[in-house]
Amino acid sequence: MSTTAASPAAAIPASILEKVPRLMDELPKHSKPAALGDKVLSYGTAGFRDNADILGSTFHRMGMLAVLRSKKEHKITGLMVTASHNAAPDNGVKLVDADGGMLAQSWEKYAMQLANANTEKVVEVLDTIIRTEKIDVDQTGNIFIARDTRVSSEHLSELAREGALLLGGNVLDFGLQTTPQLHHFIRMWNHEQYNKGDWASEAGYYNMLVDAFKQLTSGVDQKKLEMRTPLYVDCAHGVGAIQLAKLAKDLGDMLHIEIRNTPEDGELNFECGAEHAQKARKHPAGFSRDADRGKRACSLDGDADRVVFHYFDVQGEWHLLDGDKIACLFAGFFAEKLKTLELASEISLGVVQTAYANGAAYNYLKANNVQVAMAKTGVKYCHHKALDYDIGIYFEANGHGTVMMKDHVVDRLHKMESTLTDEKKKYALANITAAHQLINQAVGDALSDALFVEALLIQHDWSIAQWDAIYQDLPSRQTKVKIADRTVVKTTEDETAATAPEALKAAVESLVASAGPNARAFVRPSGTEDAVRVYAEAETQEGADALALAVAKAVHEHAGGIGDAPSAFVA
Ligand code: G16
Repeated sequence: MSTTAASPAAAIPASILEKVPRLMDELPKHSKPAALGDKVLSYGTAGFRDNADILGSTFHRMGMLAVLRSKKEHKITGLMVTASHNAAPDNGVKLVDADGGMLAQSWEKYAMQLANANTEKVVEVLDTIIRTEKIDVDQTGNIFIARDTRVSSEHLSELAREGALLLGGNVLDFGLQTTPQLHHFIRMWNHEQYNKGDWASEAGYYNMLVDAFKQLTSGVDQKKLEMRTPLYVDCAHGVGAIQLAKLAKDLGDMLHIEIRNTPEDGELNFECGAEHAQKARKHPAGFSRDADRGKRACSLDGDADRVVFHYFDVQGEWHLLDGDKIACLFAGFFAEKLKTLELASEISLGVVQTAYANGAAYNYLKANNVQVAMAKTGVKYCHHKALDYDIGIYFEANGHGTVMMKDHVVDRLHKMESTLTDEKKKYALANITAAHQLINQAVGDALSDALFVEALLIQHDWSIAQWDAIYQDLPSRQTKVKIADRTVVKTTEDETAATAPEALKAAVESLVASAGPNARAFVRPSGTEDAVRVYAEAETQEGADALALAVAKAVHEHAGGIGDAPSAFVA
């Protein structure tokens, strides 16, 4: 599959119907379902998400949009069929841009216009996009598709394929893949300079990770590695289990992996996975206090773009190490390597967090002289902010994140290779280069993040409890509230304070003020579920719980809550 360069005179027809008259017959076969009613589909935090039964027309149209985006960019774009952490009956679309990142935000409006158009208006919307973006419709349009394990995913990916073919697109369907794998393939195929050693294929992806892991652990006695206890991975009954099994096979004795919660033995994301562990603060199903004390474990989400770690200590108490703790571990690695290489003043390093970041993580990073910036919830915002640094680490507390190294940093490091004589510096350079190879540069990737965590624990010779002890989280609590229309809740840009409804804003401020020193709380409408999320932090767990519940009640009272007022936490 190759992409073609722009032709000098773009072929912009008065209407796409001139080129594709078949649209008139095909579009009515994929009308918006009556069950959608007046509901407006929103592109949200990470694409469209809803009950799979009402998304058929959306998938057909998003196949078309991905092709238009490809024609515009003269590069491959992608479409992932997944609703990630959402419950099994839901599904969703994540569109992947030519650089391997998420769809450009300037195109989200087109996605929404297309998804929400009545059948007779679809051609008009397509024509507007083509005209506004000056798209040469005769250009080649190449898209990659992949899907998660949901029952509805195969059919919906077929609809996306049909939509793409209708607009003359070439489609390569990768079948079952994690979301970050699809992002990785697109980044690699579009940027040949990254395509060293055939990393663009699925097998190449595993080779790339295994090779980098081997380099990062090469200084460690191999016998010690072989004797190391396994990492127990809760795969949320999702696609991560299938892909991790292939990776684990390639890792062999370098890292023992025990897979739990596969698609065959339970319902996707139900009482397990990263979302459950991090939001409910409960160990996943399939793990128990009695059988798993002292075992190092982690949880992926439904499409394996998030990971959080956890363990039962010897007393049987369960501990969560979330995305904040992963970011701190990673930041320590890069800060130390830059210092050894005497590059700390030349190459900027920063961590991007969201309002959900625990106050203790922020304090830890500041105490270790790491710059910290704040972004709105959603990796698309974090990713953007992380570009302010030469090495930008972004992690949401929910375990979604990665590390991005700018090309000029990679060039600088490569140039140093032949000049270094000091063994410590050579080791630091080899390490930082291997880290760049291991960490998915396109998007947060649970498999590559988990391997990087493991490599660093091996390097430090730390148990999970020793890593956990780098700082102690301030007590916090999360919950969510169903309201009639979540768009009535408005927040400041960084989402730390509500701005509307006015009565809710006043209620939250007053509840926080009376919750003791260091208390904070915020509410925000979810971008993936029909709910308003609540976060509270306080000096004690009882204080955080009481504040979260009081704020949840305030949301219910002042923002149009459905049913009874909240009396318990909902993950
Ligand atoms: C998506 C986004 C994440 C975001 C999460 C929750 O995750 O990619 O960046 O944190 O949704 O969003 P919200 O609180 O708005 O529902 P995933 O893993 O579900 O794709």
